Amino acid sequence: MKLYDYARSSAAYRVRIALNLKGVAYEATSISLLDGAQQSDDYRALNATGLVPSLAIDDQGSGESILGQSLAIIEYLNECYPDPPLLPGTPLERARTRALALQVACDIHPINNLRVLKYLTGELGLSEEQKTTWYHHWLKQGLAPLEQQLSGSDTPFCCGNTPTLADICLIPQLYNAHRFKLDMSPYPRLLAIEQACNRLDAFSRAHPER
Ligand SMILES: N[C@@H](CCC(=O)N[C@@H](CS)C(=O)NCC(=O)O)C(=O)O
Repeated sequence: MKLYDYARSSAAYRVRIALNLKGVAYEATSISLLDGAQQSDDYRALNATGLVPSLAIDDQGSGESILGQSLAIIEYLNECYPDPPLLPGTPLERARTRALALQVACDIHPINNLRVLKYLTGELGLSEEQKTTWYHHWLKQGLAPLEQQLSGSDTPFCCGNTPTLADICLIPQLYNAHRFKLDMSPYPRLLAIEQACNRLDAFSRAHPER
């Protein structure tokens, strides 16, 4: 498998964690977001959205297919490589896990994405300070409910004793929060989950600084 990746891309970071948890070997090609490589004709020919990640797979020997969207990729991996499962056993638990993952992937991540930040400071003329205010505002809006919801349990991970899709989405978002120097003191439960995840080799090997 070939992952079109970028170290600091949180969506690609999710896929790296999932591949590591599944023990699936992959080759990574870096698409430099800072250099705008995601907009190149070559990359857009693979993934018309101009976003990373993309995963090139050979599904059952049927030739190369390109998958986009980190959550779709992770669900594909989870179906092809059932062990260890990234979703819990019952429909209700699976829905709860997906809801937490989607809170990160749909409600926080897209409005703080690179192209949005570039639009704010470019076309809309906001300063770096205003950009950071925007970033922190939407992070806080998203992290506060997660902290509240997850404080109802004291399991090591978001949804039990093993990592799931929810942790896979949460950890890269917390990495971004640290990088943008958000005050993390209101989120002790999220920090405890982050610690538990980062103790695992699958998470630490996927870390952007690795
Ligand atoms: N919903 C997509 C989001 C992908 C995405 O937004 N990727 C970011 C990096 S985390 C990107 O490629 N940004 C490039 C840009 O904003 O120009 C997914 O989950 O894969």
